[in-house]
Amino acid sequence: MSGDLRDVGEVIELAGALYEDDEDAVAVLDGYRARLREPLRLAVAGIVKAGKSTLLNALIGERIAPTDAGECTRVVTWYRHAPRASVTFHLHGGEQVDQPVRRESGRLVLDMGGYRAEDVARIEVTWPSESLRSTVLIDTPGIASLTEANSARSTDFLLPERTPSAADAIIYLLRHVHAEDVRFLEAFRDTAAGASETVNAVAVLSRADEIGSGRIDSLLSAAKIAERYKRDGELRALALDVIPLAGLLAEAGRTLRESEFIALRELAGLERRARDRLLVSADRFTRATNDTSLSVSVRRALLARFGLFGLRLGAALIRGGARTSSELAQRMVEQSGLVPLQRFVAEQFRARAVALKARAVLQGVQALLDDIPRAGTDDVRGAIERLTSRSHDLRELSLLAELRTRPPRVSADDLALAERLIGGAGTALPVRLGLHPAAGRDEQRAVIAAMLTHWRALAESPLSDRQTVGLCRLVVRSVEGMASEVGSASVDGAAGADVVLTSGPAQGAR
Ligand SMILES: Nc1nc2c(ncn2[C@@H]2O[C@H](COP(=O)(O)OP(=O)(O)O)[C@@H](O)[C@H]2O)c(=O)[nH]1
Ligand SMILES: [Mg+2]
Repeated sequence: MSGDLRDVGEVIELAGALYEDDEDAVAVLDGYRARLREPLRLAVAGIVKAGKSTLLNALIGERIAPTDAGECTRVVTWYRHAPRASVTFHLHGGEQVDQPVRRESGRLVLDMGGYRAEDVARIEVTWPSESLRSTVLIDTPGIASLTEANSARSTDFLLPERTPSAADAIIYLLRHVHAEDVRFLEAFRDTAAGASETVNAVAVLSRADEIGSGRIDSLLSAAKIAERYKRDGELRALALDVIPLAGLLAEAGRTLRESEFIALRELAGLERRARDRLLVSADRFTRATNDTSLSVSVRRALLARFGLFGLRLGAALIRGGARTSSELAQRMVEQSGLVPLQRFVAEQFRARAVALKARAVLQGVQALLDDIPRAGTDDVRGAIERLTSRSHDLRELSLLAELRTRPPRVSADDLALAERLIGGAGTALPVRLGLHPAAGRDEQRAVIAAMLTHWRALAESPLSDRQTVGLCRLVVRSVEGMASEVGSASVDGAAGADVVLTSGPAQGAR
């Protein structure tokens, strides 16, 4: 039977046949089946107040994740798409309790309904938001250390000891790089006993507006710092990219209300000295004053929504020509850094969703086989091994991690080139080839031919060590894949031999 194994779904069925009398194992395998069908599971992690819930709202485009401290921010919360809004508590021990959906001025109010965070294993929220169709978003309690109670709730979830992480990928928010952040990211990379070796994390330099104490050029400073972390810090081996983000601005932009636009327009219309006086500090902005007709309570609410930076920027954008709330909203989002982050998620995580899920599920099945040995487990193990070694997507993922952590001895240029060709900067063909998206087929074919020549020669060079040869072979295989995509003549027929992991999420995940 093992000869017929074609994909991950079949591995699950094989394991299912072994364990049909074991209720727990059946439940675990059902979970894996569901995981393969679902869109990408993307978790947002980081220390308390890093801006996780705010970013989640910005990604969803609605204010549904509670921000700041409340009890429910201490529970891992899943947000999924469904035509109707619902809130369900999953208690430890398996019981599920539906909670009423309460909305207050456009936001979801999550309250614990008498439960303590300790009682609730996770909260599931469904919401009719378009953004959730392609991604399941997961908000996690802040990580302070890998042992403390709230942290433990996050780390049990993101870094379980024996099984793969329940998240397919994470966005890790940090304001500075602390030892705790590095430890967490290392642990995430090494989940499932170091078997993963996959870089499926992106770091976000969050609250970027606060970096230059709210000055208008704060985001530029943040971008420079992010670039530095990306180039030479410890983060390089742990995250695929470091992206600066002003999350509060992104959230405000994506959820801007007409009344807020009108208030900002009033600020923008003030005589310059009055405006400068008001916006000099948070304290001055919320003091009693004759400089504006906006009441103190309105100004407090504005400050909480936009931050001082957002208020200054909002006024500047209106003065610079944003005439309607939607124009202002759009410009705020553009300035916030949200778009590059969304693009990253789409190109690096969603485009690899099938491979990321396959990897996690195969590791999970493997852990099950190790935990509950039965006659016949060797067949399943063999099937997993074959699938892993034949799946080019999975090999690209591990190679990407290897290039970051244990780079082979090739020139820095070749290293960067290899990384791009195997999809390290995005999986779209022009990105891999380093070409403009509008480049024509001929141009693509020319680069493909040059790459094949270069990497085949390097593979055959007597100076290349084994690791380098392995790298070259995989890169050549990736380029051959591109060649067959654009219909180049120079493929040696090796393409086609690989398994394509298509049994995964049918809709949404791509
Ligand atoms: N200035 C500023 N404040 C932010 C930003 N993101 C979040 N905050 C504020 O920081 C506090 C904590 O944010 P929250 O999203 O709850 O952080 P979490 O604990 O990581 O989920 C809230 O008061 C947010 O309004 C940001 O980009 N800039
Ligand atoms: Mg939070």
